[in-house]
Amino acid sequence: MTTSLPKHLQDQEGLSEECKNFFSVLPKEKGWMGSYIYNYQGFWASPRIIQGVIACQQQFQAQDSDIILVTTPKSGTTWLKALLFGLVNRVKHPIFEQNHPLLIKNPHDLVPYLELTLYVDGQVLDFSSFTTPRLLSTHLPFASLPKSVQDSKTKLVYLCRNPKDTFISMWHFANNLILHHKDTNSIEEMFGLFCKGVSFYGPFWDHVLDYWKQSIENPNKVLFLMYEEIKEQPKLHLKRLAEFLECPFSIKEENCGVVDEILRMSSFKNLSNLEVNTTGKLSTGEENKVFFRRGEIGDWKSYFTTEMSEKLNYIIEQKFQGSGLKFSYI
Ligand code: PPS
Repeated sequence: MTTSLPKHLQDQEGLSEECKNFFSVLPKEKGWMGSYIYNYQGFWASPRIIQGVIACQQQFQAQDSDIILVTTPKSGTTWLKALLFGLVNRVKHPIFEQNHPLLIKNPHDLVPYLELTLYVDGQVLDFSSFTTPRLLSTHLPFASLPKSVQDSKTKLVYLCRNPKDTFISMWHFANNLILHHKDTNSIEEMFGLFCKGVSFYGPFWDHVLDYWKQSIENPNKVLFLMYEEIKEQPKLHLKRLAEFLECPFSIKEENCGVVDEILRMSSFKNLSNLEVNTTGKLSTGEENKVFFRRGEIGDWKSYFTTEMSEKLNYIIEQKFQGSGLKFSYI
């Protein structure tokens, strides 16, 4: 049933007996992709992802110069990967160059996930092809980051999105992946799981709140960004990102249109129409096109009932009160 899902989202197929025993004692829930997800270190994920997490926690050695993008799934990771790549590599790959990597590769291939790509399936990793600074990404909650990330001067760029649009995006994504061999997930069932905190790397609120607190306590290490804010003021936030990463734009670059071009190149319109993103696939199996759906704020309004909206508003109010964090467009 689950064999055509990307490997890291499959249930226990192909795992050793030892691994199966390990998972047998973890809390589990059925949902999203039609297979079980497990609670490990307080967050929910598939067995293969958890294996990747453990390998990454044991082996990954962060460098002070590393830049790690951390996101809640479906919060605009693909977009921010493109922006980061264009920004950080603008000397090596001038943004106006004809065969810029962003034109021929999907952003997920340019900024790979630690636990989903680099440490998945017990790979022995060779980071020698990476240039400095290494651009990496993860969906891991703060407490589960490899220790070397927390102990080093590695910079963390965190991105989240309002929970209503995040949920709708995740629901579409899950349905898209299981579409070919199973009925789609009902929105009510998936919404119930989301509200219980059972979503990929969820509970959503714990993920967001932990990074929010870290960004306040340690603003030189963690930059907290929101999808909606970048949509509203892209130039301002790209410049903020450049300053946080200590590679601010010069006046000459601004005057030459470098900031605007990085934004244009990374835009939904540009990326979603590139050949690589309409026909290509990632090494983990997903078609590149599944990362581009609408790319808008407020799509939840087409799907939420009044009851759903009120229920999530209540949960958001309860979970975030006193934190100073406010979501817009909800
Ligand atoms: S994933 O699987 O976690 O990496 O997915 P992620 O990229 O975080 O989220 C996918 C949603 O982001 C939208 N998207 C974009 N928005 C704005 N600009 C750009 N360039 C862009 N690229 C992708 C994508 O359409 C998904 O949102 P929805 O609401 O489903 O359209």
